[in-house]
Amino acid sequence: MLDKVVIANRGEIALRVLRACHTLGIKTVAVHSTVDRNLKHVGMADESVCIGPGPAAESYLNVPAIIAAAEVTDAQAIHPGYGFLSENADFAERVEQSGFIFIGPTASVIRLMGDKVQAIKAMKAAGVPCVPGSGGPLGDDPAENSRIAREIGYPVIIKASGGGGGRGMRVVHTEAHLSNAVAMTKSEAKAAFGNDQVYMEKFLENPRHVEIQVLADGQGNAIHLGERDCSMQRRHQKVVEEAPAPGIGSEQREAIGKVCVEACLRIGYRGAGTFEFLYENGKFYFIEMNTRIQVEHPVTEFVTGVDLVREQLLIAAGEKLSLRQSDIKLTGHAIECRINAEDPDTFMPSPGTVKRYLAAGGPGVRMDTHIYDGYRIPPNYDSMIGKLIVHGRDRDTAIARMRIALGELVIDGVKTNIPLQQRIIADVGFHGGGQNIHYLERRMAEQREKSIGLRAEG
Ligand code: MV4
Repeated sequence: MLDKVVIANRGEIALRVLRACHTLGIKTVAVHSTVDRNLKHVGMADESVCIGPGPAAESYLNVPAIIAAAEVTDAQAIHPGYGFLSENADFAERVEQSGFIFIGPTASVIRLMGDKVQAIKAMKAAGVPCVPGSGGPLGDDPAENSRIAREIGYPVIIKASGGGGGRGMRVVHTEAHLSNAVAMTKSEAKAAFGNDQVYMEKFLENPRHVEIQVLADGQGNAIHLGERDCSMQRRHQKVVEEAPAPGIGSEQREAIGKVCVEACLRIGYRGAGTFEFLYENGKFYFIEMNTRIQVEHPVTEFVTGVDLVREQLLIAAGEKLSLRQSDIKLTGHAIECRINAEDPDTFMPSPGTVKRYLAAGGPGVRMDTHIYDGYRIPPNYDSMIGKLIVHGRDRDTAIARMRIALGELVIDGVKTNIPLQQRIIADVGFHGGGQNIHYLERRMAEQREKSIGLRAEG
């Protein structure tokens, strides 16, 4: 087993990783910026190392400082959490070259999935259903691109190969706009990702975002842990996630899960991973693979009973998966509400001191957060300060528990999105389940018009 792990992250996920390490008897090293000395997990870690000033570029993205922290503390492995360096293939490579274990897939698999054109090619070859598309990078010949678009059928979407998560995309509705859209997406991609490669897909107008969680040991064993529905989002930021996805039957789950497992084995995947799909008219279309532990992993933990971060650590230690597919049984329904320190109306970040924190509790209620009374939220990082996750025997029970839990939760001193989450959980459309990726923004626009009194009658 691993003896000591460096946690190369902050906030709730750093605390989550620390707890998993301590459960396995693994010692922890917290690395933190100067503004993060007050983080909850820093005080709980066996050791801590300050790796730089507040700006992430000089601390949580400071590769030499993080590797030096592993060296001076004599750790064996580095857990990157999510965000920051978690999907940086060069980081994974330098970690391994320095003699440490990167807790995640190999650098070459991270690199493959970071290049969306290559990722889609690999997935298609492995039998994963993909969105109808160019099947490769677009060239500079407008006539050839027009031909591809006509064959796919408008509307189409141009995406940057180096993008992902909603960055570097453009929807094209007619041939007249195609060549300009390709040129614009290319030049933006070049500036943003240093890679001007773009590709084309059929634009799906009203899909849901449904993703499959996998675990693989890199030794020929892989399993899936069902799906999550992450369609409730605003500007590519997920707001509410749930498992299982409403309306997906066990047959379809097993079928798409099996395809993902086969793909993992084919590409030599190791660790926890997520296959992102668009789901429309009852069919799955692969768009991207995430090679990290994700923010929303707790909903999968609730319905499967599997500690995903513990599994990541065991896999990194070289153990074979002890779980088989037949061990994975889904029980009940789980919902996660992301809690952000932000203005519930303007969505502006709201850093400051938490004057009072009262946790929600009760059966099937979990709060993953690093905040505490008096904690000062720095302005330097993401505004997510915690996640409230509930589990119940069915979706209605989970919704009821979430409603009560959101009502119990008190975070004074900073503005939070708790009021927004309460409106979502009370929303009749949400109660119906299975809304698409546009639902939340459309619903919020409706509300806004109503409150300003601009809504025309009749
Ligand atoms: C799409 C799409 C429709 N058709 N691709 C946005 C994030 C990135 N991961 C992929 N995204 C999309 N790709 C095709 N072919 C619509 C989106 C999309 C979206 C996807 C998932 C969750 C929220 C979204 C919000 C807007 C657009």
